[in-house]
Parts: sequence; C-alpha cells; structure tokens
Amino acid sequence: MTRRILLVNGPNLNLLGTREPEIYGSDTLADVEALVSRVAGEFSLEVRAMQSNHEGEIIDAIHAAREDCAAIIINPGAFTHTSIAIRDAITGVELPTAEVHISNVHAREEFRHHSYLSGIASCVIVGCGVQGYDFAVRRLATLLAG
Ligand code: CA2
Repeated sequence: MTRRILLVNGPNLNLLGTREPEIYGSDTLADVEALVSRVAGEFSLEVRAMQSNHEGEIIDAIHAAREDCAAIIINPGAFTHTSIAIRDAITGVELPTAEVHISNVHAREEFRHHSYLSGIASCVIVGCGVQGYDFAVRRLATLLAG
C-alpha cells in the first residue's frame, strides 16, 4: 500500500510566520512542512507538500494524489469558504482527508464559520495552531492502520 500523505496548503499560507502572528503564530510554511514530515516519519509515512494560491492547481494536486497517496491533509485557506470544486475533487479521489485550520474560524468573522469541506472530511481540526497538522497526521495514521 502507498505510504504517502499529500499535504496541501492553500492561498496566502506561503505568508505564514511573516505577518499576523497573533492569528497564525510565528512558524513558517517550511516549519509546518518539516513538522508534518517528522510526525509522518514516526508512522513510516512519506509526505508530498505543496502550497498554491490557485484553485485549479490545488484540484490538480488532489487528483494526482489518487495515483500515489494514501491520505490528504489540507488547509484550503480562504477556499474553505468558497470552493465547491475542491470539495468535489476530494470526494472524487476517495482518500481519507483531514481538514486543518490554524485559527479558530468559529471565533472569527461569520463568513469563516462555513466550510464546504467539513461535511466530507474524515476529520476537522480547528484552532490548535500549527499543532493541528501534527494531530492530523496522527489521526490519518490511525485511520490508515484500519
Ligand atoms: O485558520 C486557518 O488556517 C485558515 O484556513 C487560514 C486562511 C483563512 O482564510 C481561513 O479562514 C482560516 C488564511 C490564510 C492566510 O494566512 C496568512 C498567514 C500569515 C499572514 C497572512 C495570511
């Protein structure tokens, strides 16, 4: 069986650690990707990490995961609240998927309260800072162990 996780970070998450530390903390995207790889390694899982500001690129990466990944971790950024297309891509590939949000979206603006993904995600981790990615790896490893 494939032992790889696709890690997807959506729009503006390339700015992690450079601005708004009061909301998103001080870790960079590179720190997050290293964290996910380290935790995944504990379970003999590899990681393919990608970040994109473009919805279509994210959809293409999700489709490609069907070939060689066992699970997906995704923080879709603001596409969380807008993208039926990303939801459909995840539904289409039928891979267990963890949705992660660094901030507590439910304590923020009303428009962040709804996620198009949450209804089809295997788990949703919100407001745990970047530690949420750590939790996501551990949950997916549990699910993959079946
Ligand atoms: O809390 C999260 O992880 C979000 O997915 C982050 C998105 C936001 O649109 C969602 O509502 C919640 C925004 C990511 C922007 O990241 C930045 C990081 C540093 C500086 C500026 C933006």
